Amino acid sequence: MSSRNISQDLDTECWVVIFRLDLFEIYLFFRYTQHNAVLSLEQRKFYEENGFLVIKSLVSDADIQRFRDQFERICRGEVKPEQMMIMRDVSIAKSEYIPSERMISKIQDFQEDKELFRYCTLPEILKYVECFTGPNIMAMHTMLINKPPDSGKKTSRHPLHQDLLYFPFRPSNKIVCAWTAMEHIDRNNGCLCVLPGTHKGPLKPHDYPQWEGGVNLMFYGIQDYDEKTPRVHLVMEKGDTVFFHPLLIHGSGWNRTQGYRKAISCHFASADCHYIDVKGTSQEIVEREVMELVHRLYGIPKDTSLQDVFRLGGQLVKGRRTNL
Ligand SMILES: O=C(O)CCC(=O)C(=O)O
Repeated sequence: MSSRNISQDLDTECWVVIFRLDLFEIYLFFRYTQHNAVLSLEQRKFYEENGFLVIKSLVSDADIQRFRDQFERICRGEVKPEQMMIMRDVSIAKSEYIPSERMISKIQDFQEDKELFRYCTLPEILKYVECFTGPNIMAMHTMLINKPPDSGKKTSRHPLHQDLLYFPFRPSNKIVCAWTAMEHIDRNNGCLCVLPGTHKGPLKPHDYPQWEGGVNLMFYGIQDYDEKTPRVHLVMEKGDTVFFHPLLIHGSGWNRTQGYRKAISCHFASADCHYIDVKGTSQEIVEREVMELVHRLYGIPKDTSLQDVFRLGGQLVKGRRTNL
């Protein structure tokens, strides 16, 4: 990471909480969570230490069914919200492409789709998001991931990475991802794998991994993580939601089943965050690639910045749009 990235991420707030037990005062130092009545002390301590927190059964079956139905409508080509990006797995040749659930590995930026965007406004999600971002909340990046059965080339894997690589705003501690399992997810169908505690480190250099079967667009991976850092595989049930820090190193395994593994997610940020210029930093590769892509898809001029893309797509979901 360049020194520029570091200095741009230093202005994070730290919280000191005081508990009085008879004659004693206990001081706890919280850097990654906000003081409110939602998280228990145990939950706060867990996120501070590990950089993620799983909340069981947070999203209802009825809501998940609605997201699933809408995804299927999009796959059949019945609805095509503006700005939404539809991705296919690298193992599917362009010539084979026909609109169906089997062809789509991910949709991104569904902020114009009222039905899917409901996910980002669910009170049960925002209640937790506020514990990390504070009260002014922007939904900055959305995805519905439909991990396909692996063709045998292991292209359905998502390499270990840090999401902050993609974001031109700071401070990182006021950004959080909510990722909800839309069905039972375990190692068989490619669950999330996290490296606890890595949110405390810097943004690391990323590049495309050298995988024999090819790599999906934008699937950058970390080149130099410590192989000995323990990994945790998050086995989740439908509706379970993990909240995690944008510097947490994570990825997901290949899908060994015949089913399409689904999850819906949103990256939220405090509206009080500020944009940074990623030129001259390790994030410049992403800016270049995103600008090429949006130029090709939507004719947006290539000299537009990554900031502009987020300024345009970001949506206020709670409080006031103070800055972003
Ligand atoms: O859902 C997955 O397989 C991983 C998604 C992920 O880590 C990402 O898109 O950043």
